Amino acid sequence: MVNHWDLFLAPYKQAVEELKVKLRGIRAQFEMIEAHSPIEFVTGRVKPIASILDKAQKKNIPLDRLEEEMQDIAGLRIMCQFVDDIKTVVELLRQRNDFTIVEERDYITQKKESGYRSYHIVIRYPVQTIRGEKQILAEIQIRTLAMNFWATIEHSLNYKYSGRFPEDIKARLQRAAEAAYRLDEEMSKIRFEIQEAQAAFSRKQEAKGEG
Ligand code: 0O2
Repeated sequence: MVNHWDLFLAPYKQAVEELKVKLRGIRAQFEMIEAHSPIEFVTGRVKPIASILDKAQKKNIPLDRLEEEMQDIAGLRIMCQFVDDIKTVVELLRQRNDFTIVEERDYITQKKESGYRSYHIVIRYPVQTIRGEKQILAEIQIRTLAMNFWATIEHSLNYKYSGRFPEDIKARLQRAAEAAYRLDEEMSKIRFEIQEAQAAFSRKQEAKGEG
């Protein structure tokens, strides 16, 4: 028997699958014209039921208001090599007409207290169902590989310590966030050199038939 959650989450699952294909398509198009892709890779997930319930409780969201008030039941993540690529991706998303942008949160110029950095875009996405169109909210997080590394590690530690970090871990995470920031800065400074090397490498692979 199909349960209530399966029915509720079905359009979110469909949206995540469709958006993964669409966003990966952007990378494919840059590769096709042999230009640097501002997108390194894309992941997506539907928030697990336990996390939906946890967040609803924490944020006082009644379960019959999830559709309107929980913006990240469908979540997409776009990873970029360089900080400047994030701007390019945001511009590309603003130009699209297969969804509308509801909100943007810039945790890059305004990092979170935890040290978290990312650019969040909340979209309203139309899913085509057998009962007609259903509009759902989805959150796209755009970040560099360094920001993603930090956020992934911090997220696991957060889970382990239920958000109550021992002081030494908290201090280390802060230092790690600064190191990730500096790594992004350093990479930005040698961006053109890196891109040239990457382009030469893919030309070589293609010539060998491995591209
Ligand atoms: P999960 O497991 O990733 O789904 P709030 O939850 O109050 O911070 P809000 O309004 O939901 O904020 O929106 P926000 O902050 O734009 O997006 C929340 C999501 O951003 C989180 O989802 C994380 O994915 C990510 N995020 C925000 N702050 C942090 C942080 O300090 N560390 C890490 N690692 N990720 C963060 P969830 O629901 O928390 O979790």
